[in-house]
Amino acid sequence: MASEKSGDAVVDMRSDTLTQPTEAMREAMVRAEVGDDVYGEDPTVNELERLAAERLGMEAALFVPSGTMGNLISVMAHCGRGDEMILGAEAHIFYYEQGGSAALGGVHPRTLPNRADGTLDLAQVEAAVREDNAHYPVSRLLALENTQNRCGGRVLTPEYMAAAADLAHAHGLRLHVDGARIWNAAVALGVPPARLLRGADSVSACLSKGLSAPVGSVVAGNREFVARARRLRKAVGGGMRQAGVIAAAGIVALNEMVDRLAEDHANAQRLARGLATLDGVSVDPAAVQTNLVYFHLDRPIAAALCATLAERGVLMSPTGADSIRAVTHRHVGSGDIAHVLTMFSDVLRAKAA
Ligand code: TLP
Repeated sequence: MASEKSGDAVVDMRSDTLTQPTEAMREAMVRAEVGDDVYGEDPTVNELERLAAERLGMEAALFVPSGTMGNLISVMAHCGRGDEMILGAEAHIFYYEQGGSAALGGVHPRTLPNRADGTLDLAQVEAAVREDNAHYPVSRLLALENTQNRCGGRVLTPEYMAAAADLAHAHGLRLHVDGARIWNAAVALGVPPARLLRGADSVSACLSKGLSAPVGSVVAGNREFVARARRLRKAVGGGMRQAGVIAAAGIVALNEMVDRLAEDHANAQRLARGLATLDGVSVDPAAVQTNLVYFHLDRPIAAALCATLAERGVLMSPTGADSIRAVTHRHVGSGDIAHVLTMFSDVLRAKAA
């Protein structure tokens, strides 16, 4: 349930990862039937994996502790050491995962600039694919992110995703999708997530962001990919035992929490429109398609501004000297947006004085 907060409660917009499990999740967790999942004997994990595969339009799925692990083992399942992965310079895999795919998988990253809409220019992707030459690594994987976090939660359309998959396959590459927020993309576009993944070879999709599960992501692909990912999950220490306790919340997340993401998108839109009216703030509400609002200030005061806002119970993340990210989620109601805008404009005015 969306929670509308009173004026003095903390409004935490640092991330949708902060969402708390719902009552229905807690009840499902208490009741969950469990077994040892490393033996493949946890019925609740098995049910989550079946359901996730169905929703994502893939043959099989695997429950993993985090989106970071989902991406890591997906990349390692597709690539050997020294192989090359083409991905955006703004990709979470490149930017925020400690270079784990290079450190642990030996996978060489070839970054291309993301365009403002989150996409990669497919002509540049094609040009980046290596020819067979003893000097070069082997191009093995294209990785896309949908929604694209650092580009402002932008959605990549089914047409773009299909064209990227066709291009990758035409050159013998696989396509992995970091779909941490694929549910947001699907809701924003009004299409099932499977439609966005047609042609993709794998996806990592989070249950613990806007969908509010306490822990976990799923990776999905064909049976052979998932079998490799299952082995790699064990190698990186992600083999869990009676994991049905947390998978139960994931089932509720998939069944009950996807459609309501539209509320988060509407609130992000309200926030962006309000911010756009303030002097010294620049944001394009038309570019805010999901629940992530990135905006710029005309001066390098992002950290100081966020610190003062935090003292007043409004939490946002500075993303650079003059840029800030605010994320809407289930604990940010439409009433909170009005409150946040008032606080923000007060603090901004005080800083300008
Ligand atoms: N993103 C987090 C931070 O790591 C930046 C956030 O607050 O947005 N892919 C994408 C696109 C993500 O945004 C994230 C988390 C992940 C993967 C990793 O998921 P977790 O946190 O479950 O490892």
